[in-house]
Formats: sequence, C-alpha cells, structure tokens
Amino acid sequence: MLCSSKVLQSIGSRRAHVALGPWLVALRFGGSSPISPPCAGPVAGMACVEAGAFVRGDDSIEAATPREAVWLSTYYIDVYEVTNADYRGCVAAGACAPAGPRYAGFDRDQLPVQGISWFDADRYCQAAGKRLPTEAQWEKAARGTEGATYPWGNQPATCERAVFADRSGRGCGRAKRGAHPETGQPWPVGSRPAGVYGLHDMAGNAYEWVADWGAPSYGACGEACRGIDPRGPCAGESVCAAFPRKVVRGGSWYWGPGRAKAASRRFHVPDNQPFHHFGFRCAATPEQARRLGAGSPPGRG
Ligand SMILES: [Ca+2]
Repeated sequence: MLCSSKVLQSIGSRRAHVALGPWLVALRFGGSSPISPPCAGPVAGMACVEAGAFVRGDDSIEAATPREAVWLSTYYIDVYEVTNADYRGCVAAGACAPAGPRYAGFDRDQLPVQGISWFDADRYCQAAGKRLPTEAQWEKAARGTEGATYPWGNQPATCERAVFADRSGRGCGRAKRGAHPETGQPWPVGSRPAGVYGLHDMAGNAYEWVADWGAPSYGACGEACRGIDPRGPCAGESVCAAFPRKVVRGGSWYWGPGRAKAASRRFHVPDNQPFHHFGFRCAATPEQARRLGAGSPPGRG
C-alpha cells in the first residue's frame, strides 16, 4: 500500500464535520488516495468492505472525539457474531480454550458466544485464519462511510432493528431463564435485518471485542488513531502499558440504545476480569480472504 506523507497530512489536517460524499472524498484526499487491493471475491460468512474513507467518531460522545475522516484499506468482516456452536467447534478441534457464558440458557448453539476473554477471541480468529477487526474497521462496518448513527442509518433504535434494552425490557423483553429474568438475554445471531455491508447485530445483541487497546478518546490516542489504517495505541502490539484495556463495541442485549450507537466505545481489561458477557466477530485481510477461498472458481474453494 502506498502511504505517502502528503496523503497522511491531507487526512490529518481535515476533520470530517460533514458527510463524505464521493466528490468530497476526492477533494479531501487531493485526488491521490492510498492504494489498496480490491475485494478478492466472496468468502463464506464474510462481507468485503472496499477501501476508502469513512467518518469515524461522534463529538457528542466524549470517548469518541474528535469526529474525523479515517481511511481504511480493503478488509473482510464476519456477517454474524461468532456463535456458541462456532466456538465449541474450535474448542473441540483443540485450537481454542474452553470458555463461555455463565447464565442459564446462554449456551445455546445459535446464540452469540459470550463471556470469553479478549485473548480467547483473538485465538479463535487466528485459528480461523482471520484476525480481530481493528476498532476503525469495526466502526466503518457498523455505520458505513457517511457517519450514520446506527447500521441502518439515523433512525432511532427499535426492537425491530436491534437487540438491546428498550421499554419492553433487556433483550427486547426476552427474559433470562432462572433467577433474575429481568436481566434479559441475547437472541440467535441474525435475528434482526442486516445493516450496512449486509452485516447483522453490529448494534446490540453481543458486545464485541476489537483488536485495539483503548485510549480514553481518539484525541488522547493521537496519531496512532488517525490517518490511514490506524491500529490504536501501541499499534496493537501485545503489551501497551499506557492503555491496558481493550475496546468492546456495539452495545448489547443488556444496555440501552446509546451504547448501541456505532460510535459508542467501552473499555475492559483483556483477561475479562471482572467477568462480563462479551462476544466478538472476526475480520480478514484480502490476503487472508484469498487463503479462505475468495475468488476461487466454483467447486474449488
Ligand atoms: Ca453485536
């Protein structure tokens, strides 16, 4: 990929306080956008997000400031949250550590796996030939290029669109089994219509780990969170003493519509102590996607 200093300066000096129409993208990047491979072809269970700029952040959410343009290379991302059945398959194959939810009924096959650590999630994605999405990749996949509030656009969250806590209760009124039914519970993945890029449950259902360490805001993160393909503090390396928490995104069945916003951020230590019911989905580079069968002739994938 070509990452000229001119392009970096162009991105860094112009904040996106308005929508990024195609003509505006051309102006913003001076007609010299970075180069990235195109989508390599379909991969089962994944969607491809073409290279380009998107509006990241929200100036009404302190942790998500400032709102500005970020440019991402082409990547793939899972259409669904990883399920209990998926995760158990990885454990059975000896590639993942046993882990999962603690509440009654939360372990059904098609519910999103939850209650795993960031390390468990990272290990699963690697075993699948993928990787956790960067925080920026996750956000672009959740709102598209123009800075929408939710995966479906700017209309309010409803239980027809997402699994979250509304007036009917947590989990859209789907009671938890056993004690404390008011806690609610998640729904099988894909219970709600697909949003931008054809992805399900980017708002609500399971909270989702992403790759990045979490600075308290993008401003506090600085250059590591700006420009082209940002990877967050410490470039996502295995240790980051200054910012020891990872990021989870998208809200969940337990929380209200504010946390389900595409720009909302939450932080937690990667070993998941104290325990929370967090889940995840994986992403892939175009190179990984080719190894997963993208672009192969029918019958040879
Ligand atoms: Ca989710």
